[in-house]
Amino acid sequence: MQLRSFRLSLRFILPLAFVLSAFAYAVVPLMDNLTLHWFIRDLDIRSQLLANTLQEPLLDYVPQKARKKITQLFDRAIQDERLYGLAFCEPGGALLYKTGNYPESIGCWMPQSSDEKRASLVNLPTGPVHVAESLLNQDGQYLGKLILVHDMSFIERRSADTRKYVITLFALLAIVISLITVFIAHLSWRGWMSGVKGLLRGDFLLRPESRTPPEMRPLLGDLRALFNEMNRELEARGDASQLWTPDKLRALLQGELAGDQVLVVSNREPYIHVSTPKGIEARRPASGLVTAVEAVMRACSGTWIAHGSGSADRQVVDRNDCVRVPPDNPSYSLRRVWLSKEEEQGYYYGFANEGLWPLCHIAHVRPVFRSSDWEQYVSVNRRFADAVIREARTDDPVVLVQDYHFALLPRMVREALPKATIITFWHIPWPNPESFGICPWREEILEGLLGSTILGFHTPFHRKNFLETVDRYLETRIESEASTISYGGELTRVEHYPISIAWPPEPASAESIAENRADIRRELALPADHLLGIGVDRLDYTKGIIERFQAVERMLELHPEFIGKFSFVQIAAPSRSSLDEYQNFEARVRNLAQRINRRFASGSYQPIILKAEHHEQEELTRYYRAADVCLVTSLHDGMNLVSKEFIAARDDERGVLILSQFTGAARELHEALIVNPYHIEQGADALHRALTMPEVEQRERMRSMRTLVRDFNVYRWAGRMLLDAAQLRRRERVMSKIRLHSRRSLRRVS
Ligand code: ADQ
Repeated sequence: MQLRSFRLSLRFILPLAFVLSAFAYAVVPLMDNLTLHWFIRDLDIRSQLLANTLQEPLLDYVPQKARKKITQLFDRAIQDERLYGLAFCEPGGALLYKTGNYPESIGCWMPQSSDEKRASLVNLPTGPVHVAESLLNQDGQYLGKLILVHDMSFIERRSADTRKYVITLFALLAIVISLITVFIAHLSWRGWMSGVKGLLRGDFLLRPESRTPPEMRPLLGDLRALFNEMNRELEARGDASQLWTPDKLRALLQGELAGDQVLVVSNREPYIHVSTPKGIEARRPASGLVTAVEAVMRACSGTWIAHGSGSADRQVVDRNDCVRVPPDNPSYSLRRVWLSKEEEQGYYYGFANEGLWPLCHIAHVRPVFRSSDWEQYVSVNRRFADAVIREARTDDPVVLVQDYHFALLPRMVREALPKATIITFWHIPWPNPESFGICPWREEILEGLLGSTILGFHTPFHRKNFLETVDRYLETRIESEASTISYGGELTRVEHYPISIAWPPEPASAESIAENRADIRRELALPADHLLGIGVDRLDYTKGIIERFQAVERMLELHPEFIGKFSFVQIAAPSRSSLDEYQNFEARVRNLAQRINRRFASGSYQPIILKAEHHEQEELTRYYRAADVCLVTSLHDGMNLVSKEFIAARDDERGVLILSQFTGAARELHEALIVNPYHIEQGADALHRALTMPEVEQRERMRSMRTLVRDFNVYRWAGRMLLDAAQLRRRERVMSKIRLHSRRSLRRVS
């Protein structure tokens, strides 16, 4: 560190030394001139004085022509080491008397005019001398003149001495300034370093800003943000280096949230019991939310509260409306909440799916908001909140609230169970403040969500949109760096937790890829080498199914060699079918598939095979494994789990994923062929590229994506949220102890 501060100081000292030497270089000649000028004046005065002193005896001796006395007088005077020589000239200009070393070349030196000053410098071969003359007059009679020659070599010596002093002075000055600079730089470097170190240690996160050194304050915000970001990255890397498994998640729950009860609330239930001719069957609904959260609940047990929507749901529950699931290996409780037709219509179809769903997705379908729907939404949120409160065995359960159906529930639960840890996850995108502003009950929705301890989104972008929306419509205190919102004395942490799927993938495939490929082609009556594309979605206008079909059509137009050789299988689970928008959408999908099929069909060949029905997960896995390419072309999607399911199913490391840039998944799966689904040619090109991609490239891309899905699996998603919750709970417990302690101390004092 000292070496670094020394180096830093050098950067200052070197220019300083340069400036000082340049200064000395300019100043020394000036000083020389000045001192010369002073010395000449000095010699002028000296000559005058000496002349005056000699004048009196000379006035006696000159008329007497007393040569001896004059010579003695001159010899005495010349004892002065600076006086070089003396001479006396008669008025006619002849040299009458002179000392021994008086220079012959000067002779009776005459100034050029009477006005000219009677002193000057004369250059002799031995060096310059100062020559001055003084006229000798007696009673108005001119007797001659005295010439005084002064040696000037001493001036040279003195100038050299002065120069030496000046340069030494500047050198000393430079050394002193440098030392002071090094010292100050060293001190401020240490101060700065200890400031930064303190910040990185987190001192400044605890300390009020007023106690932060002033030089650190402008950087405080940026460094804090950087610190948080680095912290999260390190945590993420630490997480990724260890595989998250159901066991690890269980251990985390027991260790970090010891004894705390886990309650999940969602609209969609993880198992729907339906009456069939074969008896009651339990089905897993087509839902990304269910896919993810079910894997977590298998690991954690607890209770899942959801809307009982199956035709046989009532028949299988106990008197508390509970049933143990999964049916083949019961590990948690499913508590069903019954809704009337009106409630379901207003809360689910109306407010949630005609209002909030199009509001949050940019798919150019206008949201519809009705007061009657809103009233049902409020009352159903209340009913589910009551169910949570009744299910809670302690006053501080961990409640996992799922999705846009329950924006009001977090605050309702918070009011009844202030110590509960409420983790709300918003599975769909969050729009920008302007778009969200369309909602007539925007403040109520935001206030409801801010009842959560933690509020999660898939991507940093949705999280940022939420913070900006709150900032726009509510009076809150937002700490953007810490990502917390303080509202009504409560703190909500807003974070992004990208959702994923279970790893190892469930269900594991019993068949080999080769068997899957052959079986599926046989079932579809296609030749063994037929190329196959796959799409798996709920029949929803946000999924880009129309655009996908158009891309298939365009690819066949541009590359007719694939006609008869390639088919695209679309598996589409009917969804929200009682809504007009969805019925119209389904009709458009069917019509388009028919039109394209008519255009390219020959014999039994169909380019688009539409299977508009629900499929079991095992069945979907078989299709994923049999396909050459999977198309995910959502117009807007919070994450999209189909893309991750396809990757997980491909243990042969083959197959190509085409992925819309408007999915949350595109932020993670960079090795997919990323497309803009609105650009039909781009989709067609990507499809052609996928069908002609060399196996080695497929393998490289797939291997990298599989590593990512394995490391960032759904257990990690839940684990990260639960860890953050555990941390907040610990902090809350310490804070409440401190509050209790300080209240007691205050009481004792008073
Ligand atoms: P969804 O909009 O439902 O999820 P997605 O993430 O793709 O979208 O999940 C769909 C799930 O349903 C998948 O598990 C898929 O296998 C299954 N599925 C689809 N079609 C099916 C069919 N025909 N038969 C059976 N199952 C089918 C919402 C958000 C997403 C987010 C998830 C999870 O819209 O952006 O990724 O929640 O947070």
